[in-house]
Amino acid sequence: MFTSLREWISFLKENNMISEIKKKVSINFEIAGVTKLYDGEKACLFNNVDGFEMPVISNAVYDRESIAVSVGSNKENLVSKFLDSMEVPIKCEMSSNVAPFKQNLLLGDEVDLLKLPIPIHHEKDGGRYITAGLLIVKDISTGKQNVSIHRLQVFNKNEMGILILPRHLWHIFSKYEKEQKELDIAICIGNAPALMLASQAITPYGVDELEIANALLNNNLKLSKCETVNVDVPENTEIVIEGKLIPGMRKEEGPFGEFPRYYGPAGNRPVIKVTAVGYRNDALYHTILPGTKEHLLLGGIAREASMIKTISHTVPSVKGVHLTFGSSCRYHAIVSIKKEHEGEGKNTILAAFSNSHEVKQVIVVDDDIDIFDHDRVEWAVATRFQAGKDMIVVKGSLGSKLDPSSDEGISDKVGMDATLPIKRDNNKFDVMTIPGLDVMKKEDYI
Ligand SMILES: Cc1cc2nc3c(=O)[nH]c(=O)nc-3n(C[C@H](O)[C@H](O)[C@H](O)COP(=O)(O)O)c2cc1C
Ligand SMILES: [Mn+2]
Repeated sequence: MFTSLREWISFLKENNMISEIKKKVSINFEIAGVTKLYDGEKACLFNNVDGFEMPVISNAVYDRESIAVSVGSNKENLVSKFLDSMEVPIKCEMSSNVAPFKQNLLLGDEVDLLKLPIPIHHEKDGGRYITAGLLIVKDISTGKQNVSIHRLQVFNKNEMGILILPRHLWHIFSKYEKEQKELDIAICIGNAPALMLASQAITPYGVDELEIANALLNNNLKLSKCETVNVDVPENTEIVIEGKLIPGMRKEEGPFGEFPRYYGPAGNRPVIKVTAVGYRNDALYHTILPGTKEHLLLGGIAREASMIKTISHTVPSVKGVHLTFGSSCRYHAIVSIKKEHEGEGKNTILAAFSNSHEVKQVIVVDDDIDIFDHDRVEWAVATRFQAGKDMIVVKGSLGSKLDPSSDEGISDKVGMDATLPIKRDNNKFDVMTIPGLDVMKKEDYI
């Protein structure tokens, strides 16, 4: 279990899970390119970034296993550990130390975002983008903070554009905007994977995602106050950008290569004015290349956890949910259940759709099918599914606006129930077996 990015990087180094890139690389597409080469395989540490002293890390987590290990779990138990932490978040204590990110503090005119090694990722991106910052705000009416990740386009030395989809940050900001008030924010770059994962938790408004991270980290997460804004940030963060979301102000942001691997269009978006930048002496800059496994899995695991919980309310025997890579860990769900009543396969489909508007295809299988094995899932569809009676199609509902096949988000949904009927002719569905195969080994026969 790791409470800071640098502890995690030490572990990656010890276990040959990181590639140290010695060659000089440009922030213009080259960091993105190398990151893509190692996507799903290894983390990348760029020690020689052209024009910048600060090293850059990407693919900080790159598969389910690395995410699980980073929070002291394993692949099989990751989702249930995450759900447990969501159920019982733990309030974070304030640290009594001076946080390392205060070692270098730039205020007012000294602020210059262009001096950070912020890359341009994809060909048609509107500019340099911060992609791995935890954006923290405090709701002063409750004292509770909210954490989320947003793409942030650097406009100049102290201004950024931000995409805020209608969730919690949007909720707070629109309240402030109506009252013509600036909203204090802090963007924390360079954090332990546990914090990145917790930021993606799907919770009611008012749940502090840092408290979920603290639960994942067995109450080892401490916070420090910012200098110019009323926000508390993780003590061990590498870099903190403090600033204000300005009411009524919009500037053109985008386009930006997004998680479904298409560009999201440019548009008029809210603006952040930066009031301070703090970073530790040997700070590391973390970037997430959009569409990589790092990006897809952070959101995907949080969504799987939330979906399994929703389905369990109506189908208690639900065993697992997998949001597939092919669908960018958002659009296609494979769900396994131990069916106890006829009809539960279809109820599972309805519950899965009710959990997330982004999901457009649900396949339900029995619990003898490994939901991570696509061949097995297809076998279940091929041999246990008949489109005429086992398929549900819903036309014209809300889907993802970033799905280019949708009509600005209006999308059809398909559900396939590939579970076996409870009343069945067992002779027909008798899966063939070879006696003794489970204990046979090739080595014993050559
Ligand atoms: C790498 C990454 C980039 C993201 N970019 C954005 C973004 O630009 N805008 C946005 O609204 N959400 C973005 N998200 C999703 C939000 O961070 C996520 O939905 C979060 O849970 C929202 O928090 P909230 O429920 O407190 O509002 C991104 C997620 C990740 C992992
Ligand atoms: Mn939230």
